[in-house]
Parts: sequence; structure tokens; C-alpha cells
Amino acid sequence: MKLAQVDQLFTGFRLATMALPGTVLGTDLDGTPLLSAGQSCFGEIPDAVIGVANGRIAWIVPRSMLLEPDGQGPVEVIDGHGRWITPGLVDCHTHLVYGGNRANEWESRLNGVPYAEIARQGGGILSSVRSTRDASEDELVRSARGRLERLMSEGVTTVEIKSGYGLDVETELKMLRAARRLEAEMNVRVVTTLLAAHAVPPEFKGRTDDYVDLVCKKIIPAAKELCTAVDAFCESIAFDCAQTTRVFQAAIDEGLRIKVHAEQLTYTGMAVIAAEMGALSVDHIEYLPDRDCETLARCGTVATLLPGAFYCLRETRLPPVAALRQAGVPIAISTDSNPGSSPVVSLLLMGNMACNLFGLTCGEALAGMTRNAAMALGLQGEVGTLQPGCVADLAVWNVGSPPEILYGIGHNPCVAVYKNGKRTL
Ligand code: DI6
Ligand code: FE
Repeated sequence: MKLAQVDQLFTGFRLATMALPGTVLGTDLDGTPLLSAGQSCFGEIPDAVIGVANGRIAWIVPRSMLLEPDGQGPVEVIDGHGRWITPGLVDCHTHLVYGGNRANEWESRLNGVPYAEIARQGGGILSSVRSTRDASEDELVRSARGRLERLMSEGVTTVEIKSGYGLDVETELKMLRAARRLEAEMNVRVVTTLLAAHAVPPEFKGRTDDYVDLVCKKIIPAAKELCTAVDAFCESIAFDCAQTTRVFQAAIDEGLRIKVHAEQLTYTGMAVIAAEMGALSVDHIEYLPDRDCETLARCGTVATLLPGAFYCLRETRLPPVAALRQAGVPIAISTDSNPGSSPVVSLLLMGNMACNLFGLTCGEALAGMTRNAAMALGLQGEVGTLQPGCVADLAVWNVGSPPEILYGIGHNPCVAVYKNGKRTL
């Protein structure tokens, strides 16, 4: 038996691979399987060694199968001293880049003014649009950097960042460039999404269809090199199904993926339309009826749940977790980090809330922040699991068992992070 040559060995760790049962985790050079993920929801492997070559996982094998290295080159050995290791966390839905904040609006909401009412009065998203248009690209990078550092301190190695507070060509591009710069300047993978169809900008008030034309004909073509997907807010206070569908068709025509904010405050039916159009994910979905879950499953669309927005808006309607589970829809969990409905910079807290508020198991919540979040970005097999071929994005935890990662509130057990095999925290 011979193993492919590697330049790093992670040994002495307890692994939560988060790989689906049956996933082959390691083979010898002839392709003979040496280890597969078992039935545990965490894909646990008690005593295995991860071989990494050029920043990617080459194989994972039981320690007993490890042979002496061939002496073909230097191998760095990293000893976990019994600590738990998981894939680097994936935050698959954020609005991290924006100008200003909305603490004042929060105060109004505490005094009883509803979120939708604030939006109708020109506050809400449009208030962040004003401050984002006013901010320089450097200012946007600087403020987002602080929030991103908080996420990364908890083991996040991949983050999606949306535009959507520009609502004109120039500012949407400025936001996407700021997001791309965060990847260039920090040790994190950034996936960018165009959310020009977030709200109707003031200059198009009462002319929503004209704005949708601008999004389809100008903003999407101008932004297509700076993003991989297009998102839209389909809601009674934003875009209807026909308008959202137009935006998505324009995105697909440009070769971009689609995803949608849907069924958050009311039911529109957009989640299933988006799924049928090939959406990566449908997000929020508190008002999704059970009967729609089958379609999501059939289309391979991820359901992204956002407990931060649920909590901050004091929503009482729960997403249809039992029906999603029953239909076999992959569930992702994310911060929705944004200045209005979810000023959250802790993905671990979201995992805790997904369990305590939405009734997910710890295994489901952790899969939602790793494997399924990767799928929501079209990055399955690249990030989000410990398996051959994935980048060696790893988070190390000072815990006795995987549930303890999500158990504490305001407690961060992440003690080390590796990005492409290089220690970054
Ligand atoms: N739903 C959300 O949760 C965010 N956008 C959206 O369509 C909220 C954005 C904000 O309030 O600024
Ligand atoms: Fe959002």
C-alpha cells in the first residue's frame, strides 16, 4: 500500500469531517479505498491523519495505516493533541459591505414601528443605500474588514458577500470591488453576489419596472465579472415574482447563478419558481408552505435559514424545518450579517439559535455552516467538508465533542485556523 505524496500531515486530531455517509476519505495510490465516512451526523473519525499536498486534502487515513514517509521531501507535521478539527466554516449569506449603521432605526422598532413600515417611509434598506453611496471604496473595505475579522475569529474561512446597498451601476460595482478586495487583503475566500434587486432606489420611486430594466440591461452586464451569482428580494415591500423572474432570466443569460430572499415576511411563491430556474439556494423562507419543500428537494436547491433576522425582527413564524427534513432538502445556516434586520457577526451564535429557535440538531446546524453552506455557494467538494480534493481550510476547536462548538453563547472555542494548509489564526 502506498499513499500519494503530501507536504503536510495533520495528526493527533479528532475529526468531524462533515462528509456525507459513505464518502471515500482516503485511497492508496492504486485507488483502493482505505477509509469512508460513517453514519455519524458529524462524519466523525476518532484517530485519523490528514495528508495535505499544495494546500489541498490528498487523503485521510486511520493512523494505523500511515507508513513512514518515503523521504521524497520535507513533511510538516501538525499535532492536534487530541483537539477537534472541522472544515473551516462557511457563511453563505451576508451583506457585510455597507456604509453607516441603523441603530436609530432599531430604536424605532423597539418603540413599535414595524420593519416594513420603516422601509415604506424611505428608511430601512434605503437608509443604508444613502450611506453606502456616500462612502468611498476604502471606507467600505475598512468597515467590512472589522466585521469579517469577527467572523474569521470563529473559524469562518469562506464568506459570501452581497451588494445591494448601491442600487445604481456605480455603487453596486463599488460594493463588489470592496468585497473582492477583502479577499485579496485577508486570509479568506470571498464569494460575491449581485443584489441590485434589493429595493427600488428613490430615483425610481413608483417605477419599479423601469428599475428592473436597469438591473437587467445595465447592472447585471456591468457586474458579471465581479460576481458569481445574482440575488433578489422578492417580497410585498420589494419585487414581485414577475419582476424577480425577469432579473433571474437576465442573470442566467449572462451565465450567472441565482439565489433569492423569499418567503421572509409573506408568502409569494417565488422560492419554487427560483428552484425550478436552478437557484443555488432560497433564503429566509419562514413563510414557505410544507408542500413547496418537495420542489426544492427535486431541484437540488439549498434552504438557507437565517436565525439572526428571525430573532431581530421578532418573527414568530418558524421556517418549515420538519418538512424540509422530511423532503431531504439540504439546510444551510448563515448570519445574514446586515445593518438592518441582522446586525450579527457571529456564525457560531447562529448555529446555536438554529438549534434553540428552529429545532435543528447540532449535526444539522454544523452541516448548515459547512457542507450545506458550501453547496449553497456551488462549492461542494471544494470547501465545507474534510475529504480528498477539498482545500485544507481547517478550524481547530478546544472542545470535548462537536456539539460543544455550538453550545456556548458568547463563547468562542476556536483555537486555530488553517487556510489552504497555512496557519492564519
Ligand atoms: N432581507 C434581509 O434580511 C436583508 N435584506 C433582505 O432582503 C435585510 C437588509 C436590510 O435591512 O438592510
Ligand atoms: Fe439577506
